Amino acid sequence: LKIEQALNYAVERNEFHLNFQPKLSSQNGQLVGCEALIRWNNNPEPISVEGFIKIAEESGSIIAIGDWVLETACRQIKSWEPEYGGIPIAVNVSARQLQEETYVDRVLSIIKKYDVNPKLLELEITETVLMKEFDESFFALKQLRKHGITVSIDDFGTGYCSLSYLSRLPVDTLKIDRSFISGDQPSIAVLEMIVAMAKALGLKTVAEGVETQEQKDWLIREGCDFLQGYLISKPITSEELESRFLYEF
Ligand code: G
Ligand code: G
Ligand code: MN
Ligand code: NA
Repeated sequence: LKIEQALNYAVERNEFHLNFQPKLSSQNGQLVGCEALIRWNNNPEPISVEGFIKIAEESGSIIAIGDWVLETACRQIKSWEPEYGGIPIAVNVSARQLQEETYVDRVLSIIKKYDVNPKLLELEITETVLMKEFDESFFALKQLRKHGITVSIDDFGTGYCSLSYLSRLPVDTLKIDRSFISGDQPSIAVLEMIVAMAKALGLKTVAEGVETQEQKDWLIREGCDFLQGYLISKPITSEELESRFLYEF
């Protein structure tokens, strides 16, 4: 079976699950939310997540997969709520999903179906997608934010978002690409600039790919708001997240 075909059936065959990577406040180390990352259980050939997402984008099955991710994230938010309170979940959104005319309505109807507080759902869109589809994205993101959904720019700093675009984009958070966190001297200057710019624009900042205590220390000093990366935890199952990061009321 070709991967492309296998992906077409994978949702209905229940072959995916979500892992969650925690995101902590740099101020007090508390959990502020997590990012949902898809995993394929029965993939016919070993293929990376990046690899099968790309194939799903090309073949169009990313639409069904994206809806599944959103529904599963919403169900997870709901199932955590009684015991642990509102835990925000961020999901990654592909260009193909955003291009669908029905995208905004679909997100809103899923939120309604699971009775989820929109403030607990965050959508991550890469800088490259945002800039390529500026007008379409702009309109969709504006509507989603009007309904209380949080929007982040993923892999920020790797695209070519101009300052004038950035100040107009309807977003809440910049997720600083991990290449700026793991790099050495030159990226420190860039990181300082990104954090200062985000502050001036009223945006929150998340550092991605935090792997060492040293990186964590200077990110706190630089005033980055949230930290995510292997130092805190790799993406883990919901059960593992519960036992390591969630506390009952
Ligand atoms: O978890 P990690 O290696 O394994 O993810 C690899 C890439 O796949 C990342 O760029 C990540 O954003 C993307 N990715 C992971 N889960 C999803 C998803 O549910 N939807 C989309 N569109 N991309 C995802
Ligand atoms: O593109 P996006 O930021 O959505 O991709 C998330 C990807 O980054 C996932 O594959 C996740 O496993 C990976 N990731 C998360 N934290 C770290 C880290 O500290 N170091 C590295 N190298 N990758 C990370
Ligand atoms: Mn992401
Ligand atoms: Na990213």
